[in-house]
Amino acid sequence: MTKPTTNSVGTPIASDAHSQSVGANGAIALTDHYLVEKLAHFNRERVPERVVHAKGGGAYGTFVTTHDVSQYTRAALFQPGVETELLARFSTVAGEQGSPDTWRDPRGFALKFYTSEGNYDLVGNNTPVFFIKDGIKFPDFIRSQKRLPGSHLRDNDMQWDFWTLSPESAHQVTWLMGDRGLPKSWRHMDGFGSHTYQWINAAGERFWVKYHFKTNQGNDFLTQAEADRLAGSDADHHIRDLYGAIEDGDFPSWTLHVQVMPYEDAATYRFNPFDLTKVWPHGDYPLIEVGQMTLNRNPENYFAEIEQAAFSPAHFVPGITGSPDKMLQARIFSYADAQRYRVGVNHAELPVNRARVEVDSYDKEGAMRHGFRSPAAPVYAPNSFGGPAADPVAAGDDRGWESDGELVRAAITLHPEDDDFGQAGTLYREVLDDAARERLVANIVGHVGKTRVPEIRERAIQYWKHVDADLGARVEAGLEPIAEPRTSLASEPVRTPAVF
Ligand code: HDE
Repeated sequence: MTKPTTNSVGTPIASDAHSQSVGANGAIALTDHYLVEKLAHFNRERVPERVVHAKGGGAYGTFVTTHDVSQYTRAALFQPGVETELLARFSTVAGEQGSPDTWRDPRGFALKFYTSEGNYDLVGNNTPVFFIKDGIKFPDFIRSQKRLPGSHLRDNDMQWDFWTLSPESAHQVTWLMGDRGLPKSWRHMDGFGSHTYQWINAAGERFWVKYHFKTNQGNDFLTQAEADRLAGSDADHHIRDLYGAIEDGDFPSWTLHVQVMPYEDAATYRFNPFDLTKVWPHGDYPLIEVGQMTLNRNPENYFAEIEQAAFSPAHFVPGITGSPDKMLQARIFSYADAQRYRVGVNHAELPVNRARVEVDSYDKEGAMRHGFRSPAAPVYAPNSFGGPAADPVAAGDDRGWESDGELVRAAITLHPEDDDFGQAGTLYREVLDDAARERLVANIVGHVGKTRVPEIRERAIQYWKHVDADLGARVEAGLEPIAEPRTSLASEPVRTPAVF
C-alpha cells in the first residue's frame, strides 16, 4: 500500500494535487497550511552557490598509505598501512552552478579525509601553481574572470587586462591555455595541494612538503573544438563521467607523491618556496610515493553530500600544518567564513562534514544546532567538572616557523632565480612537446583574439614574448587585426552571428 504523504511534522495530508479553495473554482484559502508550507519550503531550497568553484561533483573513497613516510610526518593517516575514508569534490572555478563542465578553467581538487584525528581537508587544484601570490588580490582576480556588471557577459578584455597587469599570473595562465585547461574528465587529471605545507614527524622535526596526486587513468584532455561541442550537448559531461564510472565499478584512482624539502633549505632555495606561482623542479626535490586514493562510492544525494560539503584549508591534523605562503594564510580565514555564510554556523554537524571521531568542542547553540552534550558537561574552560581540556601535545604544538619583523605591506622576497616569467618559459620549452606547443599557441590566439581593447591586446602579446620570444612571436603572427576596437568595458558586445 502506498504510504500517505505527510506534512513536515509527520501528519498525513489530504491531497497532493488540489489546494483548498472556496468552491472548485473559487479563491484558495490561507487555511491550507500545507499549500503555504510547500511553497515556502520550495522558495528556500537553494543555499548560496559557492562564489568560486560553484559547478562540481564528487564521490567518496579511501586513501591507503602504502609507503613509509613516518620519518616526515606523524599524521595518523600517513602511517604505513592506514586506510582512511574520504570525500573528493571536483569543480570548475569561474562558472556558475549550471555552467558547462568543459569550459577552459583550472579544476578544483578538494579532498576531505575523515581521519582518526579529526578531519583533514586538502583543497587543491589540477595545477601546481596559481595566478597570484597574495590573497588580497583574489576578489579582483575572480571578478575579472566572471561577468561584466552591466551586460552580465564574460569578457576577454577584462580577463587579459587583469592577467597582463599581474605578470605573476604567467605560469598559471600557460598551464591554463595548454591541455591541462581542458581535462578529458576529472578521472584524467592530476591533483595538487599546490601550496607548500609543513609536515612534522614524531621527533618534532619539520619539513616543507608539496602534494602531487598522479592520475592512474593517465592524463588526457579535450581539444578546444571537442570541449566547445560538449559544452552545448552535455553541460554536465564531467559529473556524468565520474558518476557513471563509479556506478560501473570502474573506480578511478590516484597515486599520492610528495616533494619534501628539509626545513633549513627554504631560506636559500633558488625559488622562494612559499611562492604559489612557482614549482620545485623534481630534479631538486624528487617525488616520494605515499599511497593510493580510490573513489568507489557515489553520493546518494547531491545537495546533502556535495553542495553542502564544506572544505577548509584550515582543517589540519597533528603532524601537518601551514606555511608562510600568504595565499594559504588568506585561505585559512576565508573558507570557514564562506561555509558559515553559505551553509550555516553549524555546518560541521552535517553528516558529510562531521568528523568520524568524537567531537569535544565547546561550541554550542547557533542556528540549526542539533547536537548537544550531557547537561552535566560544563560549557566553559577551564572547569572543575571534568570537561575537556586542551592538550598541546595531542594537538602537535610543535607547529610553526620563525617569523620576526616589522608589520609591513610588501611583496615576498625574491630568491635568486625568481621572476614572473621564468618557469612559464621552461614549461613551454622543456615540458611541452611540439604538438602541445602548437595547441597552446592556438588556444592563446583563440582567447586573446577575442580582446578588442588595442592596449590590452598589445600587452598580451608582450606578456607571451616575456614568457618566450618564439611563443610571443607565434601568438602575434596568429592574431587577426581587431575588427571593432573598443575603449570601455561598457561598450557594445560584438554580436555573434546566429548559426542555424
Ligand atoms: Fe579557493 N575558495 N580561494 N582556492 N577553492 C573557495 O570556498 C579563496 C585558491 C579551491 O569543492 C571558496 O567554500 C581565496 C587556491 C577549491 O567546495 C572560497 C583564495 C586554490 C574550492 C575560496 C583562494 C583554491 C575553492 C568558495 C586566495 C588551489 C572548492 C566557497 C587566497 C590550491 C572547494 C568555498 C569545494 C573554494 C576562497 C585560492 C582551490 C570563497 C580567498 C590557491 C578546490 O572560500
